Amino acid sequence: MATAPPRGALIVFEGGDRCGKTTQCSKIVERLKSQGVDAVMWRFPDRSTSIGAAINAYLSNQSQLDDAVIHMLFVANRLEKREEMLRLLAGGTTLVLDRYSYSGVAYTAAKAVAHLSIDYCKSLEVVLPAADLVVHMSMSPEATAARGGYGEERYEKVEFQARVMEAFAQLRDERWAAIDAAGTIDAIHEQVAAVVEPAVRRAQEGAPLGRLWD
Ligand code: 2DT
Repeated sequence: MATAPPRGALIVFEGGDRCGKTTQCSKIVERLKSQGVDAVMWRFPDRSTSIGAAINAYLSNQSQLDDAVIHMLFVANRLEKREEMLRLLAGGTTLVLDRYSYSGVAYTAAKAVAHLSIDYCKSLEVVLPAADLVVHMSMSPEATAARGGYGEERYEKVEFQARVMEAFAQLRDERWAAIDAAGTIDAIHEQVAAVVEPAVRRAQEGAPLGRLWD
């Protein structure tokens, strides 16, 4: 009987808006590929689907939605990619995600709406795989606000971002690696590689894929 190929790793980048996640995701994917690792980058929200288009309209302030409804849309936007994620990981592709369920929980929890607690938000996504590694890029909301283009999207407000940081802190577990996002792109990239490469190896060596929040 043929043995299954080594699985890919699920690597997630999280952090506040404009902290440089997207740049670092691209760079680590290129580095992994240059080492012969099959790796792809995805972003959540995935704005290319019809659910993603509704999310995009909300984020760019072209529509208003109830907090529970937009939360569900973000969740659905991940669930619609669940099968493809599992298939790619099982086939040996490492997925590098620019945001995932951790953002989903943290941003909604930061709204402090009573019926959208952290526990309730978590419960909606237990069928999704957990990250092998969460790279949490941390930077003060004031520092990110000084970056170009800040304030164009709905959640880009210093006070709200500070609450998002607090919510992320409540989600942190042993799979998280905190990276100071205030350095140069290359210096941050080296710190990122130092945590991502071992996580990819652990997955290749058979570490099981977990389920969210287990
Ligand atoms: P970017 O595309 O610039 O990362 O901004 N968000 C994201 C949520 O509120 N819930 C989620 O589940 C996800 C994935 C974070 C996307 C914005 O949407 C927020 C910032």
